[in-house]
Amino acid sequence: MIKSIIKLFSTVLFSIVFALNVQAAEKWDMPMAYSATNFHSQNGVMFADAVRIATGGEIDITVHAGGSLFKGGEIKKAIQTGQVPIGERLLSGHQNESLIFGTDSIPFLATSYDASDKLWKHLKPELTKILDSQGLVLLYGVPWPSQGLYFNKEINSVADTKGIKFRSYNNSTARIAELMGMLPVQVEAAELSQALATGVASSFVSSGATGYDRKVWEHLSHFYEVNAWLPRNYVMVNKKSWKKIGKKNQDIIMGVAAMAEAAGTARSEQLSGWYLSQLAANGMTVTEAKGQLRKDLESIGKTMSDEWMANAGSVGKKIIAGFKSE
Ligand code: PCA
Repeated sequence: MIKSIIKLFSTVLFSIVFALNVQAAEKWDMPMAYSATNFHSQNGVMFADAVRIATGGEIDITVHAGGSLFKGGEIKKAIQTGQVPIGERLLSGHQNESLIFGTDSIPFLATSYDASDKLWKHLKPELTKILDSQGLVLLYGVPWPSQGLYFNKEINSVADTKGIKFRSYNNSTARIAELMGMLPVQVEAAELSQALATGVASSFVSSGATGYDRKVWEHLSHFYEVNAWLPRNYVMVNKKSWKKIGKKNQDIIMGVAAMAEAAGTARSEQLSGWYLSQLAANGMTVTEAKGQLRKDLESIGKTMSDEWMANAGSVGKKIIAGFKSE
């Protein structure tokens, strides 16, 4: 009797241990700030799927898009403090920690996908060091399509923009607003439609992608292509979570991250013209910023890049010198 109880007990214990072993997969929640249909979010899901396949199910990442788990502005902190192991954020959202995070938002520096790739090549190693010192591991970064200005009326120069309420998404875009005599208010893309509907803002700067995702033709009428910079989203991992998964899985994830960077960048470029055609198809006037407006924007861009260079220190200078030397 005792023997059979012991046997039964050890069988149960064995199956529990076995079940635990089978469930030994690391489950990682991955917050992302932009809508589930956005190409960054779709690329994040493909990255997660590829990691699951390539690690034989050992690393199981679940993407939470649209700021549903953490809002955009909270994602980096949540990863740093270990509330989540991985996540994606707009790189230039952290310019107040270091101007290096804003390298990709210097107006008129890197204005094409080729130039953006070149700038990233010089920025990535420096950013990797900064993030490492913050307890984070950089995986990959993907640019948004080029940025333009959205308004609810025709604009021909900066004289026409005075006093307009302007939705910004980082310090650089708030500075553009100030220099254009507008009133900046920082709003996450997830809350953009509401901000436009309630009059919190009646203009903003962004890509065609965000205008399309948020159906801004319901509120605004004009899009001016400025093509002055391509801001990047980046994916990072908490260093403690990273150490836990071992060298083999780290190498696999880095390989998949390189693929996600290439695939996401290609997708961004393929979609960039399509987004603008969708704004036009939905009734918006889509044109290049030209004439006095272009001149005014270039002069604001010069002020901003001078300000950045004066304050970004030796690391900033090194990145820009490397970029310009190619
Ligand atoms: N969309 C994001 C950042 C840059 C972009 O194109 C946004 O507007 O929040």
